[in-house]
Amino acid sequence: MKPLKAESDDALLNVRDDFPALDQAIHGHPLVYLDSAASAQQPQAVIDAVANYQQSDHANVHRGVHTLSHRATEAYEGARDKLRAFINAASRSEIVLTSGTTESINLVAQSYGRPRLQRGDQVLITHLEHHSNIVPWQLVCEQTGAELIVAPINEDGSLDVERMIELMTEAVRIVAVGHVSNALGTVNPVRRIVDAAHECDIPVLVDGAQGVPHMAVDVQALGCDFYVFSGHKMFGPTGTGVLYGREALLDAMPPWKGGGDMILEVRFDGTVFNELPYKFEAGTPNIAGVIGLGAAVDYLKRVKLDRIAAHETALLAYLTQQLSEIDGLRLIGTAPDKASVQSFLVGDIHPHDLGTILDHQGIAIRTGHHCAMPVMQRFDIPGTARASLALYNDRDDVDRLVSAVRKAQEIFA
Ligand code: 7TS
Repeated sequence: MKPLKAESDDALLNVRDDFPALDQAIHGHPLVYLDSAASAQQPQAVIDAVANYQQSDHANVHRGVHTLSHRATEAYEGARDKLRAFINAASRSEIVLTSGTTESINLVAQSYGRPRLQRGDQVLITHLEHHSNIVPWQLVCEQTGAELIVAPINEDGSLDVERMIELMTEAVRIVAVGHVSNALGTVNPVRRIVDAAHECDIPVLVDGAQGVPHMAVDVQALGCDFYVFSGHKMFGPTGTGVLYGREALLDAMPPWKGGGDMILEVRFDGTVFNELPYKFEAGTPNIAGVIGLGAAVDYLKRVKLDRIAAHETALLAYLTQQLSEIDGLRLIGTAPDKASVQSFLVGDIHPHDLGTILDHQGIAIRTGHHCAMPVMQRFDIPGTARASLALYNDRDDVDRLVSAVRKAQEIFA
């Protein structure tokens, strides 16, 4: 990893060379990767950690008396410890390793929600949510007769927090809210939402998939009851993720999946489940991926999340300002508090056509509904073009995007 540039240099980081995938040409142009909200690239340190494990330490965890199994277990459980510290959870029992945000939310919906919810109860989410924080709640509502209710958003893509708090009546049994919107980049006032919900004794799940890659997260300071995220959006491998849950809540929840590792004793007349967090980790886990995720945490710690946040805040301001100077470009999502994402539409060019033209110039963006169809319905649009930033992007990337958009306009003129 290269040294960081001086603070005076617009808080810019200089870490691009740590990410080997960025060093390639696409259709003859150097790659500009602006799709980290979908999946972020991995630093060499993560790739090496996974490769080293596969090459010399691979064995199953928690069961062998032999050396390789010990090594694998140590590295796997070491990653859990790193993740605990990363979000400042009180205990390693509160860190359940999952396949990602989607699995974590389904676990909470089925294990926390399903036994508690009944007809007359409500689950409160927001209009900004990713499908992963909508559909698991719809399913559990169908199973239990509970009702899903939705806090509205404003024209700039910010959450109507006052209205959300009004919706927190006695009927609401859980609140689920994104930390940062993947479609619009809106940062929600999570602490305020948690405080309001707790005044009504309602637990809160925070979908942190787009939070952890961009800002320091302290679950105890946020006060939330559950916080979930994915490894692949924070520079780790796919198929990894975390469910943080307050110990008292996790303790009271039944297992969601049954199988090996989540038990202490199995008899045909009944099974004794393992202690936390293993009660929720049935079967052989993604050992290599989790070890890679531990290396991603080490990497973020070295670069420092407050520097990442400062760098991305400055870069997002530059991106938004440069895009807004393009004639006929409409910004979607202009909330005052945003992180690392800008959605937009250019004249009547379909976002998919724009994305294809940009790809031919080496620029990777995401186009479409971003798995947040209700957000698109709110703005009455089929989808957007979305540029999403990460610590390795810089002003050159933004300049390349802007000139490629102008070129697309010429093509369609
Ligand atoms: N929640 C949010 C806020 C997300 O952005 C995503 C993925 C998920 C949940 C689901 O994460 P997974 O790792 O379990 O799939 N978001 C995106 C995106 O913006 N483009 O592709 C995936």
